[in-house]
Amino acid sequence: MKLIMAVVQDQDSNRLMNALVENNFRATKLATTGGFLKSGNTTFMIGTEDVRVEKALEVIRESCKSREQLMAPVSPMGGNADSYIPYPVEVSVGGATVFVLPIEQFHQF
Ligand code: 2BA
Ligand code: 2BA
Repeated sequence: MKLIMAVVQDQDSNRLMNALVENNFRATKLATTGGFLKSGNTTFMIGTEDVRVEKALEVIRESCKSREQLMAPVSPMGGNADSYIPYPVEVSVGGATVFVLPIEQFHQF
């Protein structure tokens, strides 16, 4: 069994959850925060059999789009001068960042 952890944009999370359920995957959705943009994103935990990993990746690929997002200017107040950015910067955020991990044990009590 594998655990797929997929970090996706909030805008894609409903579409992805529906597509996973339609394709008979079980998933848990977590509200997370990206370290760089410091704004919300969504992380899916999907536990599935090894043979279904490719299908899960296909569902994720088809449900999530990459987009440009504006990074808000960072205020100098309270921060250090190194991270001070005085103007908005456009950042390309990927459709999904996906990790596939081995599951040592799976229990449901
Ligand atoms: P939910 O996805 O909201 O599922 C709640 C309950 O609905 C499940 O309980 C199961 O009894 C039933 N269920 C879910 N998907 C189903 C399906 N495709 N067909 C028939 N019945 C289905 P649990 O199995 O005890 O799971 C409780 C919660 O644990 C799930 O909430 C989900 O958040 C998480 N979970 C379970 N298996 C998971 C997995 N393989 N990967 C990630 N999260 C899992
Ligand atoms: P954030 O950390 O908010 O990053 C959003 C986007 O900003 C990234 O998109 C990337 O294009 C850019 N970015 C991030 N760090 C950067 C840096 N040090 N310099 C320049 N640009 C940078 P994605 O790479 O598609 O990542 C989207 C989200 O996926 C990330 O949100 C983070 O929450 C997660 N993520 C990406 N790589 C990860 C990793 N290796 N480990 C854990 N989470 C990761």
